Amino acid sequence: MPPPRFPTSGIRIMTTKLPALKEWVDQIAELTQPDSVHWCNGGSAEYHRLIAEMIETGTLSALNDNGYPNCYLHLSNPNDVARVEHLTFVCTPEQEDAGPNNNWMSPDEAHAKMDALFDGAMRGRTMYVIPYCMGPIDSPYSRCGVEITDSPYVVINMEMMTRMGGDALARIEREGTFVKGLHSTGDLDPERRFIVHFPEELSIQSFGSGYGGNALLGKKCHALRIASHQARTEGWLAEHMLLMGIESPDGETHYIACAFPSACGKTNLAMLIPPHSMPGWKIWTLGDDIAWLHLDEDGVLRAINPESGYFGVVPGTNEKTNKNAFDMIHHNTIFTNVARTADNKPWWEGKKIGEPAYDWQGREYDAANGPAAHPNSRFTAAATNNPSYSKLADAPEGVPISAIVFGGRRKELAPLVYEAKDWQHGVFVGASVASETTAAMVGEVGVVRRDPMAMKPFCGYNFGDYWSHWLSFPKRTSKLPGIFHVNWFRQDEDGKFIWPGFGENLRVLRWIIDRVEGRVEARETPIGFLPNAEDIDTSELDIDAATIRKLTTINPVTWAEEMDAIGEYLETFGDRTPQALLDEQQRIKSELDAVDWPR
Ligand code: OXD
Ligand code: MN
Repeated sequence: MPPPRFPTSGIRIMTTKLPALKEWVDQIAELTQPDSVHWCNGGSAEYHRLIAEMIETGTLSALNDNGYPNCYLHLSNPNDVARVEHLTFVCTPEQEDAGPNNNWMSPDEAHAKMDALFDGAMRGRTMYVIPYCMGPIDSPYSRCGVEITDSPYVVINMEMMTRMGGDALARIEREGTFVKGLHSTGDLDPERRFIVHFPEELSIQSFGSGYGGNALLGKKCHALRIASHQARTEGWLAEHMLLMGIESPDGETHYIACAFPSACGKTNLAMLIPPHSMPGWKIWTLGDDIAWLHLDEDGVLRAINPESGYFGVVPGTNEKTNKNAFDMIHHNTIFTNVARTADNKPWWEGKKIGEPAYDWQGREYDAANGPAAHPNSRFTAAATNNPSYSKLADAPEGVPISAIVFGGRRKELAPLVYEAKDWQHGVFVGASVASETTAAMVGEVGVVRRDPMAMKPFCGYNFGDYWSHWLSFPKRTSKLPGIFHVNWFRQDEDGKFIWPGFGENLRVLRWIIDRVEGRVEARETPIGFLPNAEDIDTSELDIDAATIRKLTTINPVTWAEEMDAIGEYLETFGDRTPQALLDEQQRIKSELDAVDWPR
């Protein structure tokens, strides 16, 4: 059975009528010297042929058809299991334009380095040319690209994650412009691994890694780093946000866009199953990772999801935490770096069914070797696999946004939810997001770092300019959505989470919607509007009044310290930091220092 697919015209493409594309492909073939060149048409025959070839070469293995039809497992090189932020560069002519938030290399140096790496790199391999469209194929908000890669694993993932093939190529030929992405797995030597971006040239080059965020170039490299640069020049926003619709029992649907750092539960929230105590509520998923936001002619902020699939974190997914995701990954799914049971089913920590026989490195499972599945093991599934998939994910005009929600993983400090006072304050809230690091990137896990708008690894230009761009929106419309901040991850002294999270988070989203609709009061504090404890519905929850109070109040002393830390952080962007954010910081700090604010 072929995987569910987006319609394509089904034409078999051998080449292109667009001279700029043909010349570029020829030039790359000349440089990389592949044995053959394959133009991908995105058809299901192509998908299945590549799967069969990869099974043959051992790059993939088929999982148990009984329970996991059309599911496959890929095990990466153990040195290549996460994004490599320290090897990711933004190459603008002036270093200042990349900003302190990016590693920088001059375009000339980067081109010389990458040309040397790509020289002859595809000898003995097939070079795949993947035309793709980020966003609904007929949306004015979508943008196209072409990825050249020598990895068939990348091709089958791009097939799920983007609208790729004939229709994308037709659009590229019509528009004449496209983002150029060049990728080779090289020899997977971490010393020869670089992911470089040339925003002015609308191009990306990635060498030496096969891992999702480093290799599926439509995702982080195009839809965030390059697109954020395009968005700034064209007046829109490319953000690391999930996109979901929340339908109340009376049929009213609100769409929200939420920015949380990697592996902080965006996929789970986007696919949430309403709790038992909220009958009649429905969730519609539009996207789990990236949103592109535009003002329409009426000044309404609308969003599309540029992707068409999910590349989600597997560990922790079970029937209780996320039944939609759990069901979704029981068919037509590519697993990367999970463990396997003796009967060849995928297994991961937190699955709650079965036990591992082989770990993510293919070794016989031994607890002494650590987790059976890699903590950053992933599933790739088409969005249409999702039981809560919203048909509006394909709507060319996108959906109107009622609220933007920022969040992070903070065991202390940040309350369950609060609302910014206005857009400017909301941009400050987004700019000061901090979160504990996760396994999604190489490096130490659990360290608090500033991750403005959850874009630290993904903003393709200087954060100072990015904040100014965000701050410019009220000049263009008076219809901007409310801005909120949430924290599902507060812990008690014993390290136990004090908020149940997962489906129960809908209780908090309901408060957010009630605020947007002006249906509920809140307490004004220097950091924003906090809920009255009784306005967070806790029916059927095992949570006491003291805990809810703790989740809905702030400690002015630790918040004053936080404001100092935010002030220091903002100053690291020098004169690119917008004065409006410094003003917000000062206002909040002095209000916190004043004795008589309401607690
Ligand atoms: C992702 C990430 O894979 O943010 O989405 O790392
Ligand atoms: Mn992400």
